[in-house]
Amino acid sequence: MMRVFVLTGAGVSAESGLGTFRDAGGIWARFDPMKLATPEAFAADPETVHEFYNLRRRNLIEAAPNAAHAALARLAGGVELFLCTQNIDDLHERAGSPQVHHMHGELLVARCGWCGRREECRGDLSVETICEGCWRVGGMRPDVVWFGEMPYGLDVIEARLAEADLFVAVGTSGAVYPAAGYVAMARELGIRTVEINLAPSDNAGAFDERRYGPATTEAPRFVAELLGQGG
Ligand code: BV8
Repeated sequence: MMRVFVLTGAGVSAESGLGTFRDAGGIWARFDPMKLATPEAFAADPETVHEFYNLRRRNLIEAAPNAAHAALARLAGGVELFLCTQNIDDLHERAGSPQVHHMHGELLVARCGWCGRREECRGDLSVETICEGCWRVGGMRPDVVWFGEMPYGLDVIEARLAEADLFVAVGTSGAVYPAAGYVAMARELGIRTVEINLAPSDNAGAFDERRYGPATTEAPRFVAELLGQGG
């Protein structure tokens, strides 16, 4: 069975109404990532960081998966798929993807900075939130990987990449590392690489094949071809 490694980014959730980061009007156009998505920012101003993630969590709960998420869920049924996402939303899972590796964490999970306990989180967090593990207050944070923090499961990611026959990036600008470095790693390993995006990413030149258009159009078309169901 073909072994496929798919890396997704904010572009795969854009048509579900979840803002991307770097596009015009994107999240980082309205909020400064260095003031909101770093451990230093959380230490300096936890209220504002909580407000930012509480807003994104409420938006996520209102959102629904789209045809791109659905196509990638179908793909899992026809190939040996490793789905690695930079997204902190749960739209891949809600579309039926059996395995999703969240390398930058999950918005619907909270983690205690004191004891490390993780728990599902669908409501707002604040500096008054008490950890139900260590019963201390003010340590609960969204279980997301901030800039300067180590992404999750890098060893698993690199092991699955090393055994892949095909590397596909969907809806990512290739601006954030280590994720942005995986296409180069795949090329070095002689793995075929495909980019599916609205526009050329920062490392478009590193891809063997490039397909540009909305993820809800291009991902289903690509998956149908891969599953031999014609374009
Ligand atoms: C780390 C969670 C130490 C929080 C995020 C090497 C060189 C330079 C810098 C670095 C480097 N190595 C590390 C760094 C520093 C830093 C980094 O990369 N900085 C950048 C800004 C230069 N990286 C880190 O800090 C990482 N940690 O390095 O730890 C380490 C690690 C390994 C080994 C040793 C030490 C941690 C980075 C994770 C930060 N957390 N998210 C949150 O979400 O709030 S990153 C966040 O931004 C996302 O998770 C995602 O990763 C990134 C956004 O990128 P995309 O998802 O691609 O989104 P973007 O908006 O940029 O692009 C969307 C694309 O979709 C566009 O191309 C657009 O055309 C397309 N599109 C839009 N609409 C559609 C579409 N495509 C199809 N259809 C559509 N409809």
